[in-house]
Amino acid sequence: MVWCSRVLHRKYGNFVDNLRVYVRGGSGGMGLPRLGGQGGKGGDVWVVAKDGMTLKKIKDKYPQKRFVAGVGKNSGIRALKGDKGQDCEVYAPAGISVTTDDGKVIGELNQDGERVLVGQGGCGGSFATGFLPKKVQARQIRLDLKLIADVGLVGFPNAGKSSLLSLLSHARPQIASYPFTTLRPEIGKIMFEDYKQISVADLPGLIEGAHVNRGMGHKFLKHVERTKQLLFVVDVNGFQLSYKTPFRTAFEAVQLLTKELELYKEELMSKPALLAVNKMDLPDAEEKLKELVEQLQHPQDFVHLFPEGVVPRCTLHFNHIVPVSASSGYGIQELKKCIRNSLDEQATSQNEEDHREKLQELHKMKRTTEKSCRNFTAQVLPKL
Ligand SMILES: Nc1nc2c(ncn2[C@@H]2O[C@H](COP(=O)(O)OP(=O)(O)O)[C@@H](O)[C@H]2O)c(=O)[nH]1
Ligand SMILES: [Mg+2]
Repeated sequence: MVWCSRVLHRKYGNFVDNLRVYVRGGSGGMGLPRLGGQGGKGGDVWVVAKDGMTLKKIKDKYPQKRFVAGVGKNSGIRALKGDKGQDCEVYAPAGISVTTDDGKVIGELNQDGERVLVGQGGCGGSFATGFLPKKVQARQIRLDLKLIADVGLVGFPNAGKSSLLSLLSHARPQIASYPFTTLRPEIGKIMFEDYKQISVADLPGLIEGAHVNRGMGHKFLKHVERTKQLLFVVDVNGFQLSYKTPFRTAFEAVQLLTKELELYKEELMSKPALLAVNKMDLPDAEEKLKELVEQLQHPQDFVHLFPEGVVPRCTLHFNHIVPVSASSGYGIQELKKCIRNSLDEQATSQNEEDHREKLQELHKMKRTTEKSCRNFTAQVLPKL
């Protein structure tokens, strides 16, 4: 009963884990030859780590993705030394690396308040430069969120995340039948025949209320941000965390997990996701799986059964839903294949987006050059 469904093809690239931006230091001011004055230095462009920022926020706020610092003042009779141009600060999340377009590392931001100089302003004109300002630093740079793994396992305690990771990879995570066995992310590597490796992180246990920092709440959710894709793991039979908490079906588990992510950061909802329905070796699993898939395909027909606070605002669509059993090994090869396909598709779509962006830049450059040529032909040539 090999069974794998592709419910809906998700559009990739909504969650922003890297961003390419143009930065240019400000031009320096002119020196004043008559009195030997010096023009002000152009402002610098900095990337500064700030709590609460995300790369998506930068992208949304500055769709042009251009950051240019202020121009240095010319030197004049009243101020022989011109004022420095204003610096430009690009606020970004902590935990990113800043590189040039060809991958050279400019710096890293690990804590709130840290800063990296990315675009130096030009020096003002002085006697040494014939009173003309010096060239500014202008370039494309990349901001990359540092990832802990390609795939992050997301599931309530006892869903079988640690067991699955052991099967998928060579990691030997702790396995136990009580909650909170996983205290720190355990990283495993899935090896493929063509030597490609995919890293999978088993993240510390998530419980209801993680978004308000219950259990390992925010620590857990912070890790989720730092994976390319999410692999949800649910027990096909549902679960009950303790006798004090209600029983949840597999569908409810998916809804609750989604809700936790959404409440923490809605942006996480646009991360590509897969669903592994575990413990398919147990009795009645087939029927329960059918029911779950039906519910996931038409969630609007079922969500009215839940209290309002439990229903996520957006439904998460899974690239693949794969039934597995970490006990018998059933479905594990299929799951590996799906993880690989999903990541490959994401990479392709990212490359295409980069390519499109670069083409747009080239077209823009071409248009600017053509315009300059036309101006030259129309205005300068006739005077020669
Ligand atoms: N029957 C059955 N039990 C499983 C399966 N996967 C995990 N378990 C058991 O479920 C319990 C919790 O598994 P674990 O991997 O620690 O879950 P985690 O808390 O999500 O990491 C353990 O007792 C496992 O042996 C499965 O596919 N079938
Ligand atoms: Mg575990």
